[in-house]
Amino acid sequence: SIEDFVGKWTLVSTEGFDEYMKELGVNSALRKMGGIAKPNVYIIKNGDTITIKTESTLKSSQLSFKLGEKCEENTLDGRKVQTIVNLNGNTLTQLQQWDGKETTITRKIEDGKLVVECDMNGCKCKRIYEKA
Ligand code: DKA
Repeated sequence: SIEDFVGKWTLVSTEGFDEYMKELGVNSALRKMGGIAKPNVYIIKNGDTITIKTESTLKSSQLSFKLGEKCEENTLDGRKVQTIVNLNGNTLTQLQQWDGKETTITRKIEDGKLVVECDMNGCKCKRIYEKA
């Protein structure tokens, strides 16, 4: 359930993130920062509102939403997107759409770890977080 995601998570491994950021159109200075950052992710549930807060020393972002309801999101790299998050089985699927483009970010709990997979045009990255 969504309760499994709640907590403070810290990045422990990352794979393919630079390529994914490139596919998103993130410039090289920001990609460099993004590649170094070891963010903490806070997932908070308040009634039926879920908040995902991503904090790094350089940049932070926060998204609050209700499952299945479209909302506006300002991403860490400065995109203004329409976001909808659904829970399918044990997978939290976030769809971001902007300028006729889209990317998905899925999150699931595996062996007590938060596994984040991003996909943009088939360019995929995998980031693993541990409970902090
Ligand atoms: C994650 O939560 C992945 C989030 C993807 C952010 C894409 C833009 C980053 C630009 C610095 O680990």
